[in-house]
Amino acid sequence: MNPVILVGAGGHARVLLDALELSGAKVIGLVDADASLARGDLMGYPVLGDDAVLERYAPGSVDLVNAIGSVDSMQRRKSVYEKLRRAGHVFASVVHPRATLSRHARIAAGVQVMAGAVVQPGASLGENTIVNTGANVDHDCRVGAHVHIAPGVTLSGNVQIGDETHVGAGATVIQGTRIGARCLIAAGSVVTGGVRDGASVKGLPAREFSR
Ligand code: JB3
Repeated sequence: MNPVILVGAGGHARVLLDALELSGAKVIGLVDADASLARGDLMGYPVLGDDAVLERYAPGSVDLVNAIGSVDSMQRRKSVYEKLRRAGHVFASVVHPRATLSRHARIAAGVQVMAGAVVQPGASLGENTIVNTGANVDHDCRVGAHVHIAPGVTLSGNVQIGDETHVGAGATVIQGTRIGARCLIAAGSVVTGGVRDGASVKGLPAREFSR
């Protein structure tokens, strides 16, 4: 891994910094859109300024880490990722040393697997996807790009999750279920049937609701 710059200096950046430190990565600092954070620090790492600072670093000379999380929409995390990819930058994957990631699982660029998470054999994770603290992605699950599997989620075997979907904290998805793209699965839901693209569901069993 090249020296690293984190994009975003908020809550998600904190857990990423912890994982990067434990992995022995060299962290240069962070960039954040909020100018009031510039020239300050986060956990002792300098906030260098906003995204314009990245123009000083030749693509490939540093690795970026997308530290913009989500609580429902994945739009901001996705658009920042794609903007900087188009500029030629490379996003590193971050796997916390105390995550369990099967060598028979496939992860794409920019994937983040946090402390206590488990990713089982045959599972695949698309680019820029987060498997957050203590979440479980069981065997043969297919998770798309720009997805957030929030803390404590359980995906049973053979679950499919479409791009840009947010699966809320503590939700459970039973085996073989297909969840579409750009969906919101509310925290604590139990999903026992398919969810169509763009839908929001909540409850036990999960039912559609309008946002
Ligand atoms: O629930 C958990 C465990 N974590 C949540 C995470 C997944 O999502 C966390 O509690 C928060 O709800 C959220 O974390 P995040 O995205 O770090 O939220 P926040 O603390 O609001 O920090 C976002 C930071 O990104 C802010 O400082 C913004 O100024 C910054 N930001 C927004 N857009 C940006 C941009 N920074 C850069 N460099 N570029 C942008 O375009």
